[in-house]
Amino acid sequence: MQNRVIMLVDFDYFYAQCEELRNPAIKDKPIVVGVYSGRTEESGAVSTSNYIARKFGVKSGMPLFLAKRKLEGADAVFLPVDHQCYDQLSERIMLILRGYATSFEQVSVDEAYLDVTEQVEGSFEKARNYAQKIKDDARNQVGISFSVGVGSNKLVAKIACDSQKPDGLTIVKPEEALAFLKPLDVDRLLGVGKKTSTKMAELGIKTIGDLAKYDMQKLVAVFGKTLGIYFHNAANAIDNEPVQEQGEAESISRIGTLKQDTRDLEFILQKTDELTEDIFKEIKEKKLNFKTVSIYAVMTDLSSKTRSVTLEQPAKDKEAIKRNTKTLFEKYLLESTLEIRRVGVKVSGFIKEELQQKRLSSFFQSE
Ligand code: TTP
Ligand code: CA
Repeated sequence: MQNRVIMLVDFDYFYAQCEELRNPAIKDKPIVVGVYSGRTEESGAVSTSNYIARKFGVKSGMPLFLAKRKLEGADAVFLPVDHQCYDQLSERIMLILRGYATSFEQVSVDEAYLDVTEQVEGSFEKARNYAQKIKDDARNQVGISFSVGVGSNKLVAKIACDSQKPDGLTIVKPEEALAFLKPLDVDRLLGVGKKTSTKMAELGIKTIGDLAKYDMQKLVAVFGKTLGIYFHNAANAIDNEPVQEQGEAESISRIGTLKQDTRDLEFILQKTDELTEDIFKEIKEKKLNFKTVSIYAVMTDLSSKTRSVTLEQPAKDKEAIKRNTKTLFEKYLLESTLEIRRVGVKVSGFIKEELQQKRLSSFFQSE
């Protein structure tokens, strides 16, 4: 199999960078964004700070009064978190990033994995230019900078990204991965917290390199089968986790109010066709196949009914939604005598196209 090219994008000092963007006048000052608990003027904790403030020793999670003390006389700016603002900027950048990848996985408000294997034809040389292009695009369109790590799997991409911030671009080629991980402390691996690293230290394991050459059976004996094998693989830069959309919607639906109460099929279908256009946009963008189409009707007495049909084959076209919506409403109108006030369309039972193919290919590999 061709090696994968995976990117991890992590926005730089994100909340504080958003604040700089909306008020460039504060850009050259230390900026601290915090959650104010409200008990006293100073009680609360630091969410994040820009890199200027970090030079004074300010860290995420630190009590605000301590950050204030560290920044005394530094003309620092303290701001309360504004999630609405950060979420909006995040969404805009994520939308741009999504367009650059075959599969995309947002892991938090400021982090996402991109599988760009196809786009760069499996080449890590091309990946550098490609990553730079994405960085430039986000900076031009939104004005936010981020760091990128590139590796042959999510694990390497993540650690690569962490190694150079802000505005970093770190490429770790497959043949460099082991040497890259070797000197790093074990707690750089996902799932190795304080307790685990203490236990590993007792076994004489301090670095990822130590862990990589430690006997796997012994790891299994100490940490159990699942974790033992995971630690062994991770330290050896082995990670086959696919880049995959998380929390995929289980259904996509739209509801609208009719211009007038009616039992006229054509009139109803005008509205549901509008709703379908909207639904179709979303399933096309997310590359989804659906197996179920449902309708929803709210009558003039405000009672509501739903009707569904499950297709024999997964479909992905607009016509399948329209056709089934029509059939469902035709049948429904025969059952009820009330006029309809609101209508809705829903598709569900999703199967992701790429995923179908991927599952198939990994099935063949394991044979
Ligand atoms: P991070 O990516 O950990 O940090 P960052 O983006 O501020 O800085 P950088 O990546 O350049 O090191 O977290 C992303 C956002 O999550 C951060 O901007 C604020 C929020 N956050 C908290 O609210 N509390 C915390 O303890 C941490 C670590 C982050
Ligand atoms: Ca970040």
